[in-house]
Amino acid sequence: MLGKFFRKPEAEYGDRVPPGQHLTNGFPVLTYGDTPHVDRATWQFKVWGLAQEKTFSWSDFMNLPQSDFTADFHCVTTWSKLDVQWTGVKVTDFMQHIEVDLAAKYVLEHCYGGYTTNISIDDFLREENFFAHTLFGEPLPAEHGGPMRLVVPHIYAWKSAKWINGLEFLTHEELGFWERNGYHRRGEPWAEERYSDR
Ligand SMILES: Nc1nc2c(c(=O)[nH]1)N[C@H]1C(S)=C(S)[C@@H](COP(=O)(O)O)O[C@H]1N2
Ligand SMILES: [Mo]
Repeated sequence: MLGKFFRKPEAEYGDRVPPGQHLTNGFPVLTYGDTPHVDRATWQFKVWGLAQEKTFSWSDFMNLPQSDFTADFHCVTTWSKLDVQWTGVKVTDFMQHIEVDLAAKYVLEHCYGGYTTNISIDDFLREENFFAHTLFGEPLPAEHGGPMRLVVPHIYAWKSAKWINGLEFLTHEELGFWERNGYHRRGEPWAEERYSDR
């Protein structure tokens, strides 16, 4: 019986912690460069490329179906946080409101501040992906990507773009910021796709 209480969290949640990762209770902030401060009144979100160009305001986004999410979060620098609670808009619900050409095979995520990250259309359209504006019941803090970020739970968190403001749909893969600087083009944590060998 006692053994239960002395078990390391890694052992208890082992089947949810990818290889080479350790659990953290806090929620570290990982940002390259400065934190953009964007208010909801001026926030805009655009789609372009192989999508019919469209711009969403904050209220347009709030009028989309809203959902709650619980998701694990894995940073390539080896920390993982389990059961993060968010509220926002499912990617698959959002997609009902734009027109995308079937030739689109890749997406480049764009952000306030200039950060970009690439993802394949198959990884992007997964049921469990979402845009988040609320974290543990509070408005998403700026340092965690507020007013709005993307969350892609099944891929290392550098693809979970903070301060997201656009999606560019492409036929070909165009690398984002970290992917051009040595990170893996896909980044699947269970396969430890951390860095590129090119
Ligand atoms: N715009 C932008 N998005 C970003 C980053 C960034 O530097 N800029 N860092 C990425 C990385 S490496 C991680 S691990 C997560 C960290 O999210 P957090 O700061 O909320 O923990 O955001 C990702 N999204
Ligand atoms: Mo990260």
